[in-house]
Amino acid sequence: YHSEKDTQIRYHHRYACMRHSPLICPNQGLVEKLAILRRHREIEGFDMQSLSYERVISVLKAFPYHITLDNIHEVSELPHIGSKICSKIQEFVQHGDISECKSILSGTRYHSLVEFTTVYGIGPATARNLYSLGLRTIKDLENHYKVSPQTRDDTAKSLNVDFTTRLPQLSIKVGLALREDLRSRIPRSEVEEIHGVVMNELANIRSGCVSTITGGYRRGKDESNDVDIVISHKDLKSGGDQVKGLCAQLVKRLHDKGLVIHVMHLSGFREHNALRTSHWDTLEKALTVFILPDDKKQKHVHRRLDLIFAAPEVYWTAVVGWTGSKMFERDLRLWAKQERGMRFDSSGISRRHDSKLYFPNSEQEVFDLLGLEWIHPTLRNA
Ligand code: DGT
Ligand code: MG
Repeated sequence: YHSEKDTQIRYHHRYACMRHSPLICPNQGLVEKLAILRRHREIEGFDMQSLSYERVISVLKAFPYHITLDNIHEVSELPHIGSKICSKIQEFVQHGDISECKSILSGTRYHSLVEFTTVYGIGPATARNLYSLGLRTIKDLENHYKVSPQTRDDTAKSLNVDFTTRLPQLSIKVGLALREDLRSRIPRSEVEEIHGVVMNELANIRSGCVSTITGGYRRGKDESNDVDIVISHKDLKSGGDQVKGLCAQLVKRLHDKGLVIHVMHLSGFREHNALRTSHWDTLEKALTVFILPDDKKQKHVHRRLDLIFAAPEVYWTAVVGWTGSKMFERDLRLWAKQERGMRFDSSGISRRHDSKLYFPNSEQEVFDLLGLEWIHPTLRNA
């Protein structure tokens, strides 16, 4: 449905939601080097610089030609590409590497900080704190948090589900115990199997639910970091507690069956309340740790599973909002706001000046409402 010509016309747009961004691009090597520079800014806490790099990378992902000295002038004219970044691109084109990347990778700090953030619950700031305490390796962290190989399984399984009080974040200790599992990638077949099991359990609570597997899976990734599923039912009312109720019931059932062992978050979305307070409870999400039951063939691995429940009128905005990529979503909001006078997020679309709400009946309608040309999910890897 998208011609090559289409892709070539669109790559220079300012907004990621107008560009075609494939999973693998003609300048993949360059993009991977720049990703190291971006990650370095992020992990050192330079958020604005990290975002600038993210924009640069996103623009390059949509550039449909291999960059050489002959066409680099065209790259320099693309949006979000400044002169400093352009000289780094030129360096890569000439030498196949970027000197700043080499120097970042030659030290221990970057590697330790990146390693620390592979633990669920450790973000850049915590990672830097731990590093300043003199810790360098995961072994150091395990000693620091007193997780030994012997206690690891018990720690991982120490249930972290409390349906009566506020749910705690997954502790770093549990994050460490689950690290190997949660950092291993999920193949498409397992994403589908998890989806099947979840929907089967849901059908026992309420028949006729609809669902879409979103996230990286929907964008065509062979392996995902987590499983994102958007769920709805045609009879769900957005007013009362129905959406919330169904979500809680499912999580409880999955937990009772030993399929969900941790719940990190379980609460209503308050994102889309453009003056209308009645609207916030139309989306409900549960961020969980899930494991398929062991069978004779294989031992399964703990996986991050996000369940998003939407009232039917916001189902398609939730699907678009949870398909990603993050950059695509960011620019979708920006585009809606700056160019259309609209507000977009996963829990709804509204007009800014009078808060009029829109209820699209398909994904295509979401794009139409925002005045955007349709982009297939596999080209949303901005
Ligand atoms: P991965 O890492 O393989 O899971 O790749 P993705 O692209 O599936 O990344 P993920 O799962 O973190 O997020 C999927 C999309 O869902 C992402 O583009 C933005 C959206 N998303 C994630 N978390 C939230 C959230 O808390 N609120 C909203 N509104 N959207 C979210
Ligand atoms: Mg995901």
